[in-house]
Amino acid sequence: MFQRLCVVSTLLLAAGAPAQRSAFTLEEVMIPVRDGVHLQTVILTPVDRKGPLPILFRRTPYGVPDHAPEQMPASLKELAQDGYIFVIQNLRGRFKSEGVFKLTSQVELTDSAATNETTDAYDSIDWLVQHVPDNNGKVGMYGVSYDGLTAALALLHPHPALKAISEQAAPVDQWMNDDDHRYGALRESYAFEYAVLEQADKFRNTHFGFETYDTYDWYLALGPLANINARYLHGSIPYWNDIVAHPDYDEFWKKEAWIRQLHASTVPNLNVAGFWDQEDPWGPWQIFRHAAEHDPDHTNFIVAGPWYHGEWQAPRADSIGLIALGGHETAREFRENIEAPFFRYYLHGEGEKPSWRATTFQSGANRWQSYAEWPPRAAAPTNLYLRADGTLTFERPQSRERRAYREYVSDPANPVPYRQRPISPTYPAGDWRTWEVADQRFVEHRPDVLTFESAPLDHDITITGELSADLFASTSGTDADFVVKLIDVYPEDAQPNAWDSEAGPAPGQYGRSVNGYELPVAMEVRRGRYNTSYEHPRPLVANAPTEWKIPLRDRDHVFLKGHRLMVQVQSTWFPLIDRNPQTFVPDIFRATAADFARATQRVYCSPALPSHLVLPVVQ
Ligand code: PG9
Repeated sequence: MFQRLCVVSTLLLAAGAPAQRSAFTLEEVMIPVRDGVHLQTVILTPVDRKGPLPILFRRTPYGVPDHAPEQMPASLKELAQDGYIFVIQNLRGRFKSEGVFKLTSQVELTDSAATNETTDAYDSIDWLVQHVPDNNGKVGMYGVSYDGLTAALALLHPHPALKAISEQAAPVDQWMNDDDHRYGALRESYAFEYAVLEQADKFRNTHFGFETYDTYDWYLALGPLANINARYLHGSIPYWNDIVAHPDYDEFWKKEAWIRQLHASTVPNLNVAGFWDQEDPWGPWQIFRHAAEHDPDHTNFIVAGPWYHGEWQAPRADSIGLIALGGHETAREFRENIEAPFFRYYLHGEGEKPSWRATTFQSGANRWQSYAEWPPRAAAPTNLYLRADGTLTFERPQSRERRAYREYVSDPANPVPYRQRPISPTYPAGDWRTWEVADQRFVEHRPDVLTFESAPLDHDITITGELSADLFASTSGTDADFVVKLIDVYPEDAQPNAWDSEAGPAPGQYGRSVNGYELPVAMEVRRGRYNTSYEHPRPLVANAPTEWKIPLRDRDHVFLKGHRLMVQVQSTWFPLIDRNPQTFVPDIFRATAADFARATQRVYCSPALPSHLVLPVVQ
């Protein structure tokens, strides 16, 4: 049995305007799944449908609409033109959906009695194709982030009616390189605030109540991570307890890493990634690569663009921060030219299958590029060396250079902020969404940030593919973090200064220019305790140079002639990443204030220890 509630929305657009009917009717149902749990589900059917339509299905922990949209959301406009029945479902344990919400993606497929997001999607699709009037028997799934994750999890055991999915910014392994950790370094502010958001109250998305305006101050005053439960949560948030109980890459996280079970393209999938995604930049590339292991029909695609988390659903996306994208409205262009045709082909049987494997919006050059393979063969790994005099060159350091390293003191009591203070809470999204494109001049002159800069480029340099950093570094402590940022430095005269004109600068215009802008192109952290093993952390040997391999993910960017390359290196990135005590402790979640110590960090630039980045330079 299921409950049905049908609402035909008739809505006024504005006072005095003629009454306007929504383009959809809304029906709410409770869909039963295999263990008897019912899932709250909303069905939006186009009022003007002329015949059977495919279903586009989205599964979310964030709540379903309670009325049909008054106006077509920008994110659906292009899809809706082709005609779909949109179905949105709350995950088990969220809002009116029964059961328990887990906030982990552990999928046990060998146990036929187990339920998880894969089986809930399967059972729901089974119900939908049988019960939704006038559906054409074809279902697509799509969604961003958590909603993308639930779409992607359907790949592990897809219902036969599931004909296409578009996972967008789906995480795949929360310990490795998604929302909550980066190679084991805890994303402190995000992991804590997100766990509270989703697990403090079943019926709401909860925002933690910070006592200070600047959360940098709050996290610093908090001290060791153990104080989160001791002072605030008192063990009430299950996912936070899981994070605390599993500091290393153990069986818990390996099971959570659902991607380890994916080795084939099971359903046509359009993966979508943002190059400046502040939450899940990595997962889509992993899904793309795992599905490519067996893809005989070529149904596995990836699109990546100049976007923060989910920005491809925005009306336009015509800039990254202050930097314009050459007149392109990248979000609209993606939806119109890629997303809608993808679903049109697989669900309506119209149009053509994409002829490419990867399509990107290449920043710098500001153009769409399509690739028959990723990374393209024309991209050759090229070393960019950090030099002891603070420069960056493509030539390896020579033996005659006298100083072999640069050093700084990293102090956990005064960590480098990851973005300009004051730092607002993560949600509701303030500056959080755009911090990855922030001008890095705000930290350039801190004594605990090393800056390396090239001469102005005499030709364009295009990097397409996976980047990494290979640092040779030491610490006077026994554990340490190193953060590496690759930055595109705009020329001082990239655009005319307003005060060069007779009229002078307009009020408030200062700081709105890209002149000298330091645009991060890639950034990542690595935690020394995990340099040799993710499962078994080990202390570093004080003052001994060690190799730090820091993956910097996939990119497609052109450093234009006249720009400079810059690399920054630092050891704190707060409160994005929790502070490393810099003294090895078996478990950082149990560290006490006394464990945190200053340390001298050295980055080596000698012929024998040549710290460098590896860039996929297109020849
Ligand atoms: N980044 C969010 C998230 C996804 C999956 C797990 C945890 C967090 C989100 O935006 O939904």
